[in-house]
Amino acid sequence: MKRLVVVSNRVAEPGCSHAAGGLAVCILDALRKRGGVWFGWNGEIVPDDAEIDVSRVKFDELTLATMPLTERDYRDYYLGFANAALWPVHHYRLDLARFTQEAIDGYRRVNDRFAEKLAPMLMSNDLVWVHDYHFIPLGAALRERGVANRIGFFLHIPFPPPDVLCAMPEHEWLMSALVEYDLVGFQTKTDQANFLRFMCDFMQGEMLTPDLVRVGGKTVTASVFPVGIDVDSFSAMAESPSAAERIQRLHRAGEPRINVIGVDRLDYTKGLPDRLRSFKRLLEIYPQNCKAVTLMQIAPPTREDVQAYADIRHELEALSGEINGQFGDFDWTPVRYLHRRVDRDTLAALYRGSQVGLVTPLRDGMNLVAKEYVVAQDAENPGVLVLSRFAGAAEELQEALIVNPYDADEVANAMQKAIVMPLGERKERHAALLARVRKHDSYNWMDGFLRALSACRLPLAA
Ligand code: ADQ
Repeated sequence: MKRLVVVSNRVAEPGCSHAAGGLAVCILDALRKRGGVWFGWNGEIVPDDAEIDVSRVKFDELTLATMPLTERDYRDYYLGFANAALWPVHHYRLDLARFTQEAIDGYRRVNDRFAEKLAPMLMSNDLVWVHDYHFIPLGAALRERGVANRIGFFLHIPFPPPDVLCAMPEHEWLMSALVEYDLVGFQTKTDQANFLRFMCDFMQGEMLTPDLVRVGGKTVTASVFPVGIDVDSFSAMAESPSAAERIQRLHRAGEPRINVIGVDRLDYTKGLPDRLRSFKRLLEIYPQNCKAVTLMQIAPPTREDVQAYADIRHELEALSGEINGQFGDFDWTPVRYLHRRVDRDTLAALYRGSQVGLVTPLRDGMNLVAKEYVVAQDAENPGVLVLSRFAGAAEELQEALIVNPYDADEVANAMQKAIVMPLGERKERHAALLARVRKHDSYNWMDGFLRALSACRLPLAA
């Protein structure tokens, strides 16, 4: 079996993998089995004039290779281009995108540096798997350094329609860099179609098969690999005795009976203000839910150095305060908003103890919370998933109540439908959803991608 080299912005350590979630665990598993390297940023920021070295930690056949970013890199590459330009553009939010020359220069600089440090670590047979929007040009930067290995790229976030993408300065450069990969993987058919449309309409690409496109003498395979979760380990967490105890505490006497749960990084793509407005509509249209239903929204801080993230936090705090002020009573708080991380066991218990899972992003690559919610349910008395049509997960999870997150009344009506849904229908929907989540679990995702990458023919000598 070929050695695997994974590149991603952050690297998970074997000891911390439980906290890091399913994807990290399954990547670590593969790296341990095959032997290999996981290369990325160590999370440290050093002064601009510091020497940048790669540090290596070995765990048997697996090496974690990491390096810091300088202050300038962090500002230009990480905050400036990755998170204030690529992230909003890929989530169809041109209004929030900021483009500066420093940011794009920083993005090029850091990708070049990663390529320069990575190239000498590679052996000729290694499979190289690059993750996500931080590293779109990494494959091309490796090719410039003579790397002829099979290199694959997986995009965890959406790929926008060509008309959105082409509003971004430097999009031609970025897109031509993608052609240097042998395989480019997407979460959904929509993303794949947007990419292929860009290749054909904007770059004179020619389709050779439904997922193989030739662009300027290069061929690249574009396929769909929906990300999944580690189903068995997550359901074990949800079924543990300590989870049962937590659920009991959630429903202790005097508390409302119905719990609606939302769990998201506090990101403007997750549609949190719209979700709160929908919850408010639920209380207005169906006042019988007053004192009976609580929305628990868990939204840990993220990327707070980017202005749009500070803005969304203030908006959310104001909205939850407004709803609690208007509808709350001495013995009932309609919205419980927690602005922090929660460990995964507790999360599993909270999902299981909630009759409605509310996953309503305005745009999302996949959304693993939707899958976690399904897996955590008690199959004999499952809750109902209300899911945005704009989450990648909606392409698969058709038995959820699929909603348009921009339409507050539609989401409120779906919540009400979920609250009163008879047990028989809940069980039927849940069984179908669980089968789908099982079919596309994290291992299936990884095997599918690596098998497809291995099957790509080797590029002609670089
Ligand atoms: P994210 O945007 O981070 O991921 P998501 O897929 O929902 O979104 O994953 C979030 C993970 O963080 C889940 O496993 C969830 O349990 C966990 N999490 C969220 N809030 C938490 C909290 N308060 N405490 C602890 N854990 C919390 C990106 C893309 C997604 C894509 C994934 C994977 O934006 O669309 O599904 O990558 O490809």
